[in-house]
Amino acid sequence: MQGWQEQAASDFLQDVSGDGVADLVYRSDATGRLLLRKGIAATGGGVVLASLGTEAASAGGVDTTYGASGWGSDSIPWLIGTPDANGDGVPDIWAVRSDGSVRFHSGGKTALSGSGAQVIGPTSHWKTRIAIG
Ligand SMILES: [Ca+2]
Repeated sequence: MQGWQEQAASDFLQDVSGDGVADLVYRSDATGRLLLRKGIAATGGGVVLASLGTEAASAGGVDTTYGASGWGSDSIPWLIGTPDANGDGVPDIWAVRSDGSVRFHSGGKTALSGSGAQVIGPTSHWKTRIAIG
């Protein structure tokens, strides 16, 4: 993968795959994709931190596409992952788009599907919010 300087500061760590081990979802601004890096369980609980440090060291040894396109910071200036909000047991993603609208994306265990649901219509107000969740 490329250096972390191209990644947005909205990466998040939660158990996405459902195996009880923290995973890393991050954005590649260069490709407009979201990527999933799966963590390896540590002896005694938690995650082997090094397994999240590089693609090669991760569970499966490869980062997989979590969001295929349109996730660049030009169209989505602010992206945040939160614990499960819709009750399906999978952490979810909230996106503040460049037009100020806020969309909810129900997380998937391997990838996002669909284009999410608009929660708040376009308004400049949300462009300046500093926290969700
Ligand atoms: Ca969910």
